[in-house]
Amino acid sequence: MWEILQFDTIDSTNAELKRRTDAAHGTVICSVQQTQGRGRLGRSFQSPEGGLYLSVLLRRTEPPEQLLHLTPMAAVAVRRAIFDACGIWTQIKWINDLVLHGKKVCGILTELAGKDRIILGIGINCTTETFPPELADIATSLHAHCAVDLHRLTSALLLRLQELDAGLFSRKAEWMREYAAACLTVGKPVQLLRAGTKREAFAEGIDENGGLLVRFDDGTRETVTMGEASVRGLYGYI
Ligand code: BT5
Repeated sequence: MWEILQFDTIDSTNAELKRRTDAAHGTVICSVQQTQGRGRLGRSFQSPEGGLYLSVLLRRTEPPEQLLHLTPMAAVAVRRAIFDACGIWTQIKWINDLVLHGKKVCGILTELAGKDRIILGIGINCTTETFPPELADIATSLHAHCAVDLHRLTSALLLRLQELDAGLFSRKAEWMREYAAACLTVGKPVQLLRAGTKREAFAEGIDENGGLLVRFDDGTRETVTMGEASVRGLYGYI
């Protein structure tokens, strides 16, 4: 059984887990709200009361290149948990956003801390009614689409994360097939934003590790594993 530590307020559940260098595999930090919720690449994640903010520590000895599928599998775990608890299916925007009716309902941040510590942070907008103006067009809550019981969702998520942990390699193919099928980025033109550069391409598919297979206008192809691809026309903010 995983150890679960519950906070009312905290800067960031990922940051707290990073500070606890002796934490055991499966330690979970959960908070009602976060004052400095973190997104990727230095961005922030708005975390008022009304969301589910949770990080779990996975101690893994495999080299990072063998764990590329962890974040995509986490997206599948969250989408399954949302279905278990709320009865609705979300879609996935490559690589780590869950989307409902074209808006972001969940973000996932995977961080490496030292050699064998992986911190998997998940933020789900559950009953949040209003978002700051800059997020109004891109963010949504589960509550806008279904009934949400936070405790039920938390339990469902923990079960699915344990399933992910146990099946990280043995069930990879099955979970990654679900990832590819739910990924709304596939079949669309995308803008690849990398190291301050932008390049247009067409997203053709997802490889077995969650890499995005893209085709450029000149016919060349590439698998994108780092950086960020945005779906044109879906979000105004990219
Ligand atoms: C993410 O980053 O979406 C990862 C978010 C991970 C949050 C969890 S909560 C528990 C754990 N502890 C933490 O401190 N973090 C993790 P990214 O793909 O970079 O998206 C960030 C962008 O999403 C921002 O720049 C905004 O545009 C948008 N955003 C911010 N807050 C949002 C929210 N509550 N709902 C939807 N979109 C949001």
